[in-house]
Amino acid sequence: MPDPNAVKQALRAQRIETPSWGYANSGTRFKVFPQPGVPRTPEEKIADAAKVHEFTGIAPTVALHIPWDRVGDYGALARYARDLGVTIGAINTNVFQDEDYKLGSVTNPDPGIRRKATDHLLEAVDIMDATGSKDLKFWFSDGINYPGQDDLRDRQDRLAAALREAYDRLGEDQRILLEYKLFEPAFYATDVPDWGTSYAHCVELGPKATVCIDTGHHAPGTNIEFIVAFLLRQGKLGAFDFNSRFYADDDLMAGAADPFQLFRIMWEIVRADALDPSHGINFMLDQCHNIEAKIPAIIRSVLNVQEATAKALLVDRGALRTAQQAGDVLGANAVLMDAYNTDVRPMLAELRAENGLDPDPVAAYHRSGYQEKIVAERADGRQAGWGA
Ligand code: AOS
Ligand code: ZN
Ligand code: ZN
Repeated sequence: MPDPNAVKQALRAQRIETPSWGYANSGTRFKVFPQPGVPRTPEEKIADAAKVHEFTGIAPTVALHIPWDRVGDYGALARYARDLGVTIGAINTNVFQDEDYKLGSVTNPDPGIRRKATDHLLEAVDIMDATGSKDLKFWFSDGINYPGQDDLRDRQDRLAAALREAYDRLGEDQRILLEYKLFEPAFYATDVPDWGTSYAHCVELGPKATVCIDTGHHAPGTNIEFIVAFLLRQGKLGAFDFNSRFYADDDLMAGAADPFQLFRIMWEIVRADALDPSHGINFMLDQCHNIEAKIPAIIRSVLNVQEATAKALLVDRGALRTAQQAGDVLGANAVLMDAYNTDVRPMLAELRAENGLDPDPVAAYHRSGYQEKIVAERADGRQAGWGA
């Protein structure tokens, strides 16, 4: 059995990054239900992220999204974050919300529009320089809705050219995280639809380009942990966007829809000894909390990832290997299931207490009075929304 102290040590080192937009108002294309107390500025989003870190102890970085988090002085924003005990994580680019991008951004047939989109990618590197961020995250909504609408191969060439320009602008310790998504908003062909496309572009670019797996961006039934294992073996897994899906890109709380899948993913991470931050994988959340309270939902998500990780760390690796090599199908499966079926909540409560945290972060947040404070302070109707 794994050494309980080693398990705790690994959990102490775990880091999960929360998304600035997860704290803002969001919704579906049908309706955004605004919530009181939601942040009005990037600073307030960072303040909320700092609260999540305060109660969980494992979420010390917050991802920004440009232009939703545009400010005049990014150095000052990074200092503001540091004063609250967090740092700026990945810089997410946005080349999907401009009229110009109707037919694509970096893959648009119009070279002027491609230039504009690529300039935005380069601007994001300037923001990384100013904030100290190491991760440049690309998700391209580019694609086409109808066969024949544009040339599939030309679009790959245009994509490669834009990626190359951004890659060449990166500093020594900066890297690209290239996210893929099966469909939406493009419905016939997306330009980066799957991990293979992302991987191939990252290989072509070089060592500073890695794949970001958003757990909500696959066809139903996709074996995501296989993708994790494959990319880890190739040294090309850079990050996760964790969230849950029931149907498509639902962006629900991580571990809510399929905690077993999250466990299987985290097991591949543990199997590759890739949990520690020194390995370089950025474990981010990418979620929208449309009807549930945002800060408690993000705390819950962080805890769900932590629980899945704790279970993965409990896998008896020796016993698993022995069963696998003996061809003991049921025995090997039982080793994984024993770990998954372990109730790790008492161990995590104990760990938090040892680290000076409340054993129940959600309850502690509710008791803290922070929610009441932000509802009172941010009552002027200027709440930031998804996209604002
Ligand atoms: C879009 O579906 C992707 O998941 C993006 O990673 C992200 O949700 C969006 O760009 C907000 O940053
Ligand atoms: Zn994502
Ligand atoms: Zn998504």
